[in-house]
Amino acid sequence: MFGMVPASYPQKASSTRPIRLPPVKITVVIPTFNEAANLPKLVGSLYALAIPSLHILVVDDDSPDGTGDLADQFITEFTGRFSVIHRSGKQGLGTAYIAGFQRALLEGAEVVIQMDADFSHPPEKLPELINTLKNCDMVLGSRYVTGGAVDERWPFWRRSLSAFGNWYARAVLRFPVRDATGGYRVWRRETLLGMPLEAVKSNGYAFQVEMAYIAYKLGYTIREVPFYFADRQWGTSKMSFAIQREAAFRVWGILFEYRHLQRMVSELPQ
Ligand SMILES: Nc1nc2c(ncn2[C@@H]2O[C@H](COP(=O)(O)OP(=O)(O)O)[C@@H](O)[C@H]2O)c(=O)[nH]1
Ligand SMILES: [Mg+2]
Repeated sequence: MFGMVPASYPQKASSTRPIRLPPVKITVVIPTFNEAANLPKLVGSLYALAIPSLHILVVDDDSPDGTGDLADQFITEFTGRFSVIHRSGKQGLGTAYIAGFQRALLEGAEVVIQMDADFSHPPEKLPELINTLKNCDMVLGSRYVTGGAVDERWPFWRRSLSAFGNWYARAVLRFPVRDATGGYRVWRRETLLGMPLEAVKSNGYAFQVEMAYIAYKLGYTIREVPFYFADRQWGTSKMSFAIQREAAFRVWGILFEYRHLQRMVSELPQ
């Protein structure tokens, strides 16, 4: 540890200079299921941002299109800056993120980012999102604040459903987050450590709502940064009717399960 040098240790003149601490470790967690057409491009775009200490952690659910094997190749190409969690089959977005967060925290990440693999979350927005985290506990990329938008090619029903879903979550949970279902987010390590991650049960859009609600209810400060959500160009969406139905019902479950959130958190292992 810094500052633990024994008194008898020979001191060089240079050691009187202030120590430059390395930049904090930033881990981008990317869940993938059949994203072979997107992952290599996304990895290239993320490293091209030249953010110091940027680490990528892919959570792949044994994608039939070989995304997991592709990801493995990056481990040697970007030694020490790329890792992969392989899971045994499609288990859903929520559990993929929880597994990714836990690994990122274990490996010392100070900033943890969640991002889809399909370029709906523009990599070039990442520096602004990370910068915003300096003044709050969690940053949300937001389609529903001034300056944000969803792809105009989205059919009317999909836009309406997304807007309605956000309104509904806000109304039921009585919290002010504008884009509660969005999945482009930046977390401080301490924020995630202060949350009962083991208790999070939702798996699709409801997972995003559940995480944002817990953070809000615990009093963490949240800032929303507008971005343009472009629809995916390659591959297909994995979000199904079942996931939308889960979201509609889970909102009530979330309201009920976290009614004693403070007590739940005080019982978390230290
Ligand atoms: N590991 C894992 N990733 C998933 C699963 N379902 C979706 N994803 C990933 O989660 C991200 C968002 O999914 P997507 O299909 O683009 O959802 P949409 O943008 O709402 O249509 C993408 O990177 C997907 O590959 C899953 O069951 N397991
Ligand atoms: Mg998508």
